[in-house]
Amino acid sequence: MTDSPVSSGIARLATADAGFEARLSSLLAWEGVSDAAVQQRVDEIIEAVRRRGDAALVEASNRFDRLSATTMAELTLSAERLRQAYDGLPAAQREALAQAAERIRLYHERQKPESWHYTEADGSVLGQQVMPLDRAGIYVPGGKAAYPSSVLMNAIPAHVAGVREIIMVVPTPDGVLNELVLAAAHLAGVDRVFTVGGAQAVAALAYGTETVPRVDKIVGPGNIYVATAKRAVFGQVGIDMIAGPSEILVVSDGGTAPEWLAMDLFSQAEHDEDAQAILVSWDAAHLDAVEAAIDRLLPTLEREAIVRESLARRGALIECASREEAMALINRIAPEHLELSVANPEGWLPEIRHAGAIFMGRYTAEALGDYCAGPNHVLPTSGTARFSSPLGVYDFQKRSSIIHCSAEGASTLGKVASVLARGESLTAHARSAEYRIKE
Ligand code: HSO
Ligand code: ZN
Repeated sequence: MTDSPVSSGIARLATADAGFEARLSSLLAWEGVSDAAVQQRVDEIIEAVRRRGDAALVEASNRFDRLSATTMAELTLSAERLRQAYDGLPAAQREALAQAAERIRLYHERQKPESWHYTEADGSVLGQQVMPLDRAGIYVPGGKAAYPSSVLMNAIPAHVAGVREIIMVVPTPDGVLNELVLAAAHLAGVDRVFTVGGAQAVAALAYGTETVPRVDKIVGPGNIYVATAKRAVFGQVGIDMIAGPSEILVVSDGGTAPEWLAMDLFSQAEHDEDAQAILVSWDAAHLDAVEAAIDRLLPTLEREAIVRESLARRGALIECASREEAMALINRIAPEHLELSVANPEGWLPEIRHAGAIFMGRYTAEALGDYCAGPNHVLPTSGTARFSSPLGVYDFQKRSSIIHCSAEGASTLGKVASVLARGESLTAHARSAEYRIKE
């Protein structure tokens, strides 16, 4: 008997293969659509919370999370309770969480946009005033997807933006509280926590109940019910994005240890069976070595079953012909996370047009960015990096335009506006502008 490991079954592709583009397209395809049944259940829950407030929220929480609450007071945690959770953590966890929070805060401080204005020759002033949202709602999933790091990543930008009140909701299936999640909420500046989740929590944040205040924007990941509810309340409130499964694209020039690369791929694959991990290289022997490392290391993983499934469903090792082909693949895939495991990553940067976060060089494991490097780990997935950006301070602020005309400015602009208004047959507009024209 040999003890050669079971092959991972990860797809091996080459850009030179006939049908490569079709294979790639089907690997990348992801549709997070919910079916009509989910849609209908979510609509009913939202309607109930909207009409009956706390009573419906408590009922739904009891039903879905197997609780026996009678009032929302039992599903409310104070800022004091969050502090206790933080104080009660083992020292190593408390310090790691605090260090991560501090680094994330420092990074996001840099994002703060300034208000600005300029004065024209006639004394008119034009500008833009930046203001934080009044209230933000952070959705935190419960159960196995409850990540304290995501609490930091969602709440700290809101806090740095100057949001007046940050409300967090987190389901507690069977009444179990996650102390690390509460401790992270304390560090991130969360004001109040309600232990409710699902579509009912999204509805409560969107419309408000007797106990839960209505927020202006809801951010944070969630299951299909949460995503469907967020889509449904969009317009009533702002939302961040509807995130798909996590993805990583690693580009290697052959100079990084195969074990490091295998583990980097696993680090995303272990999130869930639909997560995507892809490695691209123009060095075929190196791809063989990484594949062997994958087979060797898989049995050592705690979450081996999830990783195997994810690699088999959506993973790939892609051989390309050149650095240029690798670059084209990056921009084609527009990955959530891009690891440039190459000698001179700076040289690549100017050509990378689409990627949520770019991890530069052999030492920058994506995992460091997930927890503590500083940048946000809430990133555009499924190719949406073509048009969207990481979660940041700017997602918790909005801008007002400022126009302050001098008498002279009003006269000059009045003439322009009058002509345009008459062209649109909007004569009250024209006359309003004309009153201010100096003879
Ligand atoms: N990679 C995930 C974030 C995360 N990783 C949280 C570990 N904990 C989504 O980008
Ligand atoms: Zn991760």
